[in-house]
Amino acid sequence: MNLGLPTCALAVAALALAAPQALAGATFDAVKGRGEVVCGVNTSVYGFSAPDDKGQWHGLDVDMCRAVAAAVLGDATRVRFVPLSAQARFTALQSGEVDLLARNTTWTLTRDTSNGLNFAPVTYYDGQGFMVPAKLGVQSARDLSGASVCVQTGTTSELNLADYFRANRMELKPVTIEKYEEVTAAYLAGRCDAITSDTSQLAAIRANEAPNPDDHLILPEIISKEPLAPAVRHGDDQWFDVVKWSVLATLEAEEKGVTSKNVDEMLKSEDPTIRRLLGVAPGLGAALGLGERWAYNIVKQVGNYGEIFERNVGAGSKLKLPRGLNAQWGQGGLHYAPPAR
Ligand SMILES: N[C@@H](CCC(=O)N[C@@H](CS)C(=O)NCC(=O)O)C(=O)O
Repeated sequence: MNLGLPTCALAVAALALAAPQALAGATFDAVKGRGEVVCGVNTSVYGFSAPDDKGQWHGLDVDMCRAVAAAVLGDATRVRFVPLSAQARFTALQSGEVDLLARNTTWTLTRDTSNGLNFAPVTYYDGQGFMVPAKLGVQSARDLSGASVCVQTGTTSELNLADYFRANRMELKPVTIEKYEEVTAAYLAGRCDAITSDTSQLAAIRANEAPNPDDHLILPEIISKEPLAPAVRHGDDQWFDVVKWSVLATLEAEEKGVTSKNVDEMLKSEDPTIRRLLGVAPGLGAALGLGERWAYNIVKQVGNYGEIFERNVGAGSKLKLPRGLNAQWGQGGLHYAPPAR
């Protein structure tokens, strides 16, 4: 509920004061010693991270946690998932409760600095939108003046919503709610005229939670940039490097046509880039402090970025999101892995 408090701003200020400085190498060493990556994920957003009825986690964020475990521990299953609300996520990372946050988190300046986080490369280029019941008859976000809009506390969505209405001189009635399920439930119960969030999540709500998806319309305006990226704490460069290059290995593998299906065959490739990536020509693993099969293990056990995308949010999922900005740079998208050499 909207208590009239700038909850997000207060939370950010408190976190900035509390940010501990981890010792260099501490997270990397702890993960290796424990034999498990503890990964903070969202509570349940279909396509990004959601448990199935057997308690198995699925999603693009979940697979990025698994990629890190495959790289560091040689086993993608060695992950403990910790579901975190939008409000709780940064404290959980800073306090050491999780090693890594892969929780549809937008890379912003203050999160990257005063909140004490480092962001790995973007795993999903998103943007904020609005969804309305089709029967409302609204075709554009500009028609939402005076509307009540459901939004989750502690998100960039909450901040962008206020900015957008102010910039366009529109009257806003925000309905801010802390728990994701309650935001969704409030919207689906008709307690607000519209819901706002990253558009991938609106698509997830429509495809997975709305009793009849066709009753809901995602409006055409994209009001923000939401580059979603995994994050680690400041203070452990080696861990940061490992998380960064685990994401990049999925991208590089896709660019070079290396998949979970053909990776064993690719061990015989003459392409120097593939030989280095898969550790046939050694060196990259050692540079990261990992075994030379780090990237082979990621691709074999989790897949390349394209495979991860398609099964979780693309053609192989209920969401059927187009690659769009999330295509490789050679295909008109924004994903571009620096040279693995
Ligand atoms: N990308 C935005 C929004 C992320 C976010 O938390 N979105 C909500 C709204 S749909 C969500 O995923 N909630 C799921 C949860 O709390 O588990 C951010 O980093 O602030």
